[in-house]
Amino acid sequence: MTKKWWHEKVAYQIYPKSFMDSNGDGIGDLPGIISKLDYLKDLGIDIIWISPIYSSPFVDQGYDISDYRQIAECFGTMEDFDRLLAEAKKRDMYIVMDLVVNHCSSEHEWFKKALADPDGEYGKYFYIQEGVDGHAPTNHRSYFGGPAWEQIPGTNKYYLHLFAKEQPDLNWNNVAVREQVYDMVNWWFEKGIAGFRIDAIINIGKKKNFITHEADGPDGLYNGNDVVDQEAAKVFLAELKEKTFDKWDAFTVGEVFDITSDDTKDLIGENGVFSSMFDFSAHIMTFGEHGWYDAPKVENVKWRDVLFASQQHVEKMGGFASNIIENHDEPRGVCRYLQDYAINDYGKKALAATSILFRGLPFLFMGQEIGTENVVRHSIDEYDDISTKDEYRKAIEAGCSVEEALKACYDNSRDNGRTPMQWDSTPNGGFTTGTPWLGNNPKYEYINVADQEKDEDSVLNYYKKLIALRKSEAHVKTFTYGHFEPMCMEYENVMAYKRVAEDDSETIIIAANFGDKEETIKLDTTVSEMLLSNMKDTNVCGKVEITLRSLECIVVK
Ligand code: TEU
Ligand code: CA
Repeated sequence: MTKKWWHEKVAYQIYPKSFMDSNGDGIGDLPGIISKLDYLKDLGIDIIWISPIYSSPFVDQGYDISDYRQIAECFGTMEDFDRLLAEAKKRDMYIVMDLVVNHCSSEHEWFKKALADPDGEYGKYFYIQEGVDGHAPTNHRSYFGGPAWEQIPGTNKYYLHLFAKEQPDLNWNNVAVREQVYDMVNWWFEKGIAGFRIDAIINIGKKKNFITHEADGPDGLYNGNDVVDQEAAKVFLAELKEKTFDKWDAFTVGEVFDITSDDTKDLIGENGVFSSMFDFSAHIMTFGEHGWYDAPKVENVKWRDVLFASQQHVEKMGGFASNIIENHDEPRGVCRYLQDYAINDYGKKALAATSILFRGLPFLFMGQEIGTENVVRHSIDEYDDISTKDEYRKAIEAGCSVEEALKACYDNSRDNGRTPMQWDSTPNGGFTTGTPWLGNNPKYEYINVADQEKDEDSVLNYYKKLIALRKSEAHVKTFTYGHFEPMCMEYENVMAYKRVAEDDSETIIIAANFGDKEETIKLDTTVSEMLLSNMKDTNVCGKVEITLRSLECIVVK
């Protein structure tokens, strides 16, 4: 694997609306982010991915872009953005933007022109087809529920939207669309960004013909993913890379859901179309058969096994994954992956260590570093997220009670990651002096940055130690480029693995007991040094047999 400038770094995702509000309007903004750069630097962060901050009607919270070259007013101005770039640079930090180009907003001028003249130049920017017998061209379903086709008023024509109807899919077969995108991408690089996180990107490849299938649900519709063609997407992505990313030595991370196929080589191998892609393998296990209401609770052993499988697969493919435990589309990782008895500081730290020390680029999501938990809501009206509303409706239609449907949202809602950042225990968690755009998580009273900064044993300080350890001169090569090797697979509740230096100069073992009882594991050599533990009086030096208490996690040489 050719070494790259970003390999040894640690990344952090900011959901801008909820990070820090500087002017009391209840919405996080760019000056707010700037005011927290020192906090992030102190945590050990190098690369900051900011979810979309472009002009948008915010139907899907900025993932519906109406102008790719403007900053949304609620976040500030382009001058603020330039200042953010300069302030980040001063601190040796890098800004990564969100590239959302499978679709734009229905408020984008391209789409407005397309609506005005569907057969004209801009009509070809989108997927517009004639209806059939007064119906949509096919029965595909959008990812947010309902048909993936919307009729253009006053015509028999329909446009395709795999996400909300306010997010029309851009037609990448049209070279004019591609050129527009490349221009825009290069324009941001010229400003000084370091790269992009690339949204829902495989969707840009579409099959030649869209065909109606027998319904796969009571709504009479069929999974919209059926129109997607990954091979076609890869061709466009290779061109995108050549015309943009390559010129800037950019860091790019694709939002691609399947990391364990052979395609991973084409995506992130030596000549892959992206630098990296997220490992969503654990997240995928949590999907219900029909929706959130029948989503399974993840068992320790299955969770470990899928993560280990993707670790091994990505290494074999010569790639470098981006490892996450949560993002803005997911509930909080500590609630999703830890069993109920483990949702405490010990469990949170064990989860942190096993994730941060994996092979790949660690990506933290804002609030993860303090162990933020899911938020309790008492009515669906307290949620903002478009996908949550759809999943709630599905649950009720499937016969769930209101309580059951709300529980499904508590466990799965994207809003869990979108509540305001919990900075301190003052009203609204120090996020805003006004009224937050989305109801805060009342747990800020006891889970917040200020308290944890003061507490040597806090989750926050543990994250700092962990990141410092990963990046320490003595071990950074091992943690970054070292080989990954599973251990103790016969223990269902133990997650243990080795990181072996490329030149064999050291082997580091990370071992965590996620069970509720102690476990004794046996190593093949004695421990020479303890690097980190999440408990007091861990005593393992010189030992071959190690008893791990429930939720104990050790990092040893
Ligand atoms: O998400 C893409 C994605 O595939 C989503 O299906 C996501 O897993 C799902 O909405 C969960 O309910 C990206 C963005 O991360 C997401 O925030 C956007 O809503 C979506 O693209 C559309 O741009
Ligand atoms: Ca604001």
